[in-house]
Amino acid sequence: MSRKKISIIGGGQIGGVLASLIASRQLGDAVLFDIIDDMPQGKALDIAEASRIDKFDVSLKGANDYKDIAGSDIVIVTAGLPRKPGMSRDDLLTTNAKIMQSVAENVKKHAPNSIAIIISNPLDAMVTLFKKITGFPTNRVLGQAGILDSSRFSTFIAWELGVSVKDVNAMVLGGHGDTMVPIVRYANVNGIPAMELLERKYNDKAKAAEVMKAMVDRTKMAGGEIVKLLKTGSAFYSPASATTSMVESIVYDEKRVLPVCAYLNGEFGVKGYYVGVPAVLGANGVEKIIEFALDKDEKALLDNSVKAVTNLVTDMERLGF
Ligand code: TXD
Repeated sequence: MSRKKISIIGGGQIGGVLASLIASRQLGDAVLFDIIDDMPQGKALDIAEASRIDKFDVSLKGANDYKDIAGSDIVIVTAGLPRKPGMSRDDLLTTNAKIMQSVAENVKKHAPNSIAIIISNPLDAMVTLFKKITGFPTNRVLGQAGILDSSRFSTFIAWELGVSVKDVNAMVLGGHGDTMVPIVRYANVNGIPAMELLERKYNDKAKAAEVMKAMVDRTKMAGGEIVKLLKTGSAFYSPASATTSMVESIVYDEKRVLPVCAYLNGEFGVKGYYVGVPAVLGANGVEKIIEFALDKDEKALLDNSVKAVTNLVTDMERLGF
């Protein structure tokens, strides 16, 4: 099997960590592209010089010319400004839509057969715009949000219950904004409902519900919590890890069921929008959306989140994108 070619557009904080993870896990040959002269070349060289130590054998290349992404199997887009304290993801809309427009045109031209994973915020709008400009089929355009949001939720549950995070499964659906929907009913520790474990811990249903609500709220605001601490940018280690797991599932055709921002064509009652849902990721990108029944409250929360996504897309269209 020849090695995959994986290009990362935007060699900033997330792009750099992603290139390092992709190389160290030998997922493919990586190209790190940025508009800043020499910076991606510097990062690529730095990562390559760790290859003897971490024992990986892939090529790494920094680029300022889109010609270098030609023939990519996977393109990951991180280009765009991150948030500063006090900003919402949606505040990035105009600036990042302009950037996404040029990125999408170039990916369409230079890597027309690639599977594209979009990371830039506001995520749901940026994926929509990329899809619109490239005209790529929907299985080949997806966004990263849910894996990270779910990992944040799982981490908080593990800390609260004092168990290994490896045994916690928790899922977050909907848009990648403050309306995202952590699904409490299915949060579990190795199959045991997390709610039941909380109720046993506190021996008090109301208290357990209160603790769970605090974790749900923290999950929704987790990106902002990090922005507030970092002050100059947003989370980058965990978004890069989340994206790497998507790349891995595609490269190895693992068919993992992961929450991703995918195009819905009637699933979950949504038609024509990108929303975070569980999907099977394999060699063909998004191979299947996994639908399941939501209860009344969950459905209402998801509808509310979808509304935020459709409003954002409408705003973007009004701006002329
Ligand atoms: O989970 C998620 N989806 C996210 C997304 C989690 C956290 C942050 N997320 C968003 O990713 C964030 O709000 C930003 O919109 C992107 C990238 O975040 P990062 O922290 O990596 O931002 P940086 O360090 O500023 O890097 C962005 C790079 C920077 O090097 C710019 O020079 C470059 O993007 N850039 C461009 N590259 C290519 N082409 C164009 N036009 C361009 N413009 C800027």
